[in-house]
Amino acid sequence: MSHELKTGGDRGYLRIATEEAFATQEQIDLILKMVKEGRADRGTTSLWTFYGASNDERAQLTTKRLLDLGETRIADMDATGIDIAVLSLTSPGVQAYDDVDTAKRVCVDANDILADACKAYPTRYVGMTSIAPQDPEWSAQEIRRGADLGFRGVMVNSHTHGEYLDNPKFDPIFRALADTGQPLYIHPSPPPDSMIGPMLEAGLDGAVYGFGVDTGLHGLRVITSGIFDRYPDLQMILGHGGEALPYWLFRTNFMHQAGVRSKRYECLKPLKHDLFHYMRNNVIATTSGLAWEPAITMAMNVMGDDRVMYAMDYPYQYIPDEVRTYDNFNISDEAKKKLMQTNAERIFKL
Ligand code: 1DF
Ligand code: MN
Repeated sequence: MSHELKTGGDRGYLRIATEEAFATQEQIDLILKMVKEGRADRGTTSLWTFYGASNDERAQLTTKRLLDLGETRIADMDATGIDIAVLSLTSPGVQAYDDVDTAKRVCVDANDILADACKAYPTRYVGMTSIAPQDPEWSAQEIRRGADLGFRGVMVNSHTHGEYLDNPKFDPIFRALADTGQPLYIHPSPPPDSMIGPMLEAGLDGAVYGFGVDTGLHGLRVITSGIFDRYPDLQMILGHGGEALPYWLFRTNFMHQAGVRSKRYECLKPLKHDLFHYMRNNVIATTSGLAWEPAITMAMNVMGDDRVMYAMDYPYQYIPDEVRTYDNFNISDEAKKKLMQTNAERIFKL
């Protein structure tokens, strides 16, 4: 039926997976403690009651895989044809913690654990720095420390207690990203309490839908707040096909311009460019959990084939023969190599 999956570039390209998750035991234990004590928000409670405390076989296996940065993960990468995994601390990182000192401590430990793993497997792993946006100045320092540790990007798991990165208080984070020349990955998180009600009611709060709604909103807020006018070289990575922004771009752009012109909202300020410009100059989409040619080629058409990168979303959407789907895409060899390898090499400076 189809070819054998190997690493090493036998199809003319390496496969670099760019949204691959790990967890630390301390991180999960503290989330579960907050859940138990009723201090976690509804979304974190929904997500981690399932992954951390249910008897579901897929949930338990997922958590076991999250905790491993050693031989099991490497064996899974070998078996599924993944040459390099770009790793980050799983959602919600340390952003759900109510105690800021705890968040920083768990964050530093997670970054150190990841740095050690990257040192142990230098040809297989690339790391992204986790931060605790609860303290923006501290996060800026941790971004600089992460760059010194060899990390190639910064991971933020969407909102922090219902606050989004366009809030001016987070500017030190963007300053540090710009100074160190690293991309920002905005990954989903369970939607905040202010949004999640009708989603929970229908069982649609998680990766099935709620994640994409909240994270797409987050990305759009960053764009429309004018952050890329202040930091024109900054690159923002959004998973899951760009969290639907490419699909809606024509209408979003039309209505954004109409909204700005009408002065209907004081917060909606004119930007230097239209939204197409930012999507084609500052945003990168990854294909995590979306091994589907119509959606991926659409994102390439909208954003350019230099701006779409492969991701598996291991271990959440671990589909052992997934890359065969990509290998068989009906796109040019050149576009496929960009998608699977060279765009990630450029964005993460590998
Ligand atoms: C899920 C999916 C969970 C993704 C995640 O982190 C996650 C899930 C806790 O399926 O519940 O990162 N994801 O990126 O699609
Ligand atoms: Mn993910």
